[in-house]
Amino acid sequence: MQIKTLATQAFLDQKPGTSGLRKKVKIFQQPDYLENFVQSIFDTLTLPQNGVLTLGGDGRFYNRTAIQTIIQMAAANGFAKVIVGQGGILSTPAASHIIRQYQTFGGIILSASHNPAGPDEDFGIKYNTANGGPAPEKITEAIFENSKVLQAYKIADVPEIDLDGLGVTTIDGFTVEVINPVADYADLMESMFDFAAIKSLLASGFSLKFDAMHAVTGPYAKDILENRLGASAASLMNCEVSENFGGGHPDPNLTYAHDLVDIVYGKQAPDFGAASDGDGDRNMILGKSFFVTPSDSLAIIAANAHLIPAYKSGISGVARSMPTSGAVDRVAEKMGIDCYETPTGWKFFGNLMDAGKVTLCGEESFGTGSNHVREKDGLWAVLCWLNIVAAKKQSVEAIVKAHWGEYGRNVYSRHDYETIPTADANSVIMHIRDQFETLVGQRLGSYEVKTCDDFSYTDPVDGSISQQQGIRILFTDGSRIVFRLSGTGTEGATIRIYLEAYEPNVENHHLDAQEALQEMIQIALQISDLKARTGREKPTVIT
Ligand code: G16
Repeated sequence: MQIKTLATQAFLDQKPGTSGLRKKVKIFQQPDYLENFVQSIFDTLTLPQNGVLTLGGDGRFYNRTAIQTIIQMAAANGFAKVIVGQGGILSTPAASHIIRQYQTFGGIILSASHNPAGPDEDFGIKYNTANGGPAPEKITEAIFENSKVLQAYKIADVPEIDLDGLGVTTIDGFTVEVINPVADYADLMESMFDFAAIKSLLASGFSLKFDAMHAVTGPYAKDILENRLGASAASLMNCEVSENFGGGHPDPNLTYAHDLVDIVYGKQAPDFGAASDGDGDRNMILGKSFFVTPSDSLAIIAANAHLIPAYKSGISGVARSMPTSGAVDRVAEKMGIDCYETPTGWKFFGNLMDAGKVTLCGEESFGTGSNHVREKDGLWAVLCWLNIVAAKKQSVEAIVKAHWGEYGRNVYSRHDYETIPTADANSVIMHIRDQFETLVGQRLGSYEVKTCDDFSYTDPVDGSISQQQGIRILFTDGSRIVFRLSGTGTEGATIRIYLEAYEPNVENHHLDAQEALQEMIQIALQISDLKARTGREKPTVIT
């Protein structure tokens, strides 16, 4: 095997965002662009001699090409072995599990998550550490610094690997093992949940519709829901992985998962609906004509975790990202366990889980998970809900309403304004920051501003500090508005407005969230001057 060291020009735009480097495919296809970033990852780490690397992606366009390149670079940089999913496929939670199960040095996951795929769409790459979780900020920042001064990369002349056949290829002592991408993960799920109870629920006529959105969870859903749990083939939709995700936008929310939403809100709706995203870490949970917000989903899973075999002896603590509603805080308080508030990004949960401080974590961005892996996990969340429904023998809506009855309801919504010119989005954020002092104490309609700040987080485990993680306008009654710029888009900027009002009164629990938050929505628009500064009349996506 010949190893070459090739001279390269550094790119200055390889800064990882909320979850790795995401760019248009055309940018990744520039000569040396992918190679430079991969070399920057390897240069940042102290690579062990004869280490093993986990590798896989969500199956989107450019996945297979990138995998061959990364295999060649792993060989040149001293790895002894690469474990890769068949067809180049590994869902993000499955990749996390493979890293942990086979104790590999870490993994490279190729995904731009829920962003559309295809030659003119998005691609992404991120590095996960040996605990299975996304690299923390200190590593992603070091990768970025390396990328700006990189002068050469190493690549070996490993012949193209057949990704479609299972098995081991060895070239001069370097090994590539193509594994079944589903089996280990499906076994893990079977070990955690009461499959017998879910199986009887499905056999008893309880109907289910799962939408894989033409993305990576298709094969996982077929094995787990159909083969192992006996769901009918008709209960699964869009389960063939396609390189452009069927031309869709695999983001499991009320806007982009409209095929499923139409079914669940239509005549002859199933009892349960769920969808997952491009790389299988996000989830949306629906009952018959009923949407469960991700924040409520986390709180309800926490409150009912004892019904799930994996958590029957209790959970150590919970964590949520700052913009996620405080519903889970109320559950934690009642259970007498700690609740941590972190910045947006799953990477912030890793330390808490490794230190045993939390078992369950969740984010408003349709991510929920636990310490079984170090990524959020879409199908895990679906199984949590099926397990809870099977144990409680109640509908999804009845479970949510009973929860609101006990804890009150954190009425919640997020409004996204996508593809805003970056300068306009920055001007909105600066404009809000400029009002921090004047807003405090002001009465805006029925709300009075208590404090405004930029959220900052000190990691309780390693003491690292992350600043400017979103602007919070906190009202005296506990309601709040949060403004943040997304860190995952690839075109312009996305302004996210998160709205939350606490409603203790069960009588008002029928209210539509948009209706209930109407006044707060107007206040957010007024404070941000968003319409005038961006020319946008309404949000692109409401969840
Ligand atoms: C990623 C991160 C999540 C984060 C989400 C939204 O999800 O893993 O932790 O909540 O992005 O981030 P932002 O608001 O910055 O766009 P995914 O599913 O895209 O990997």
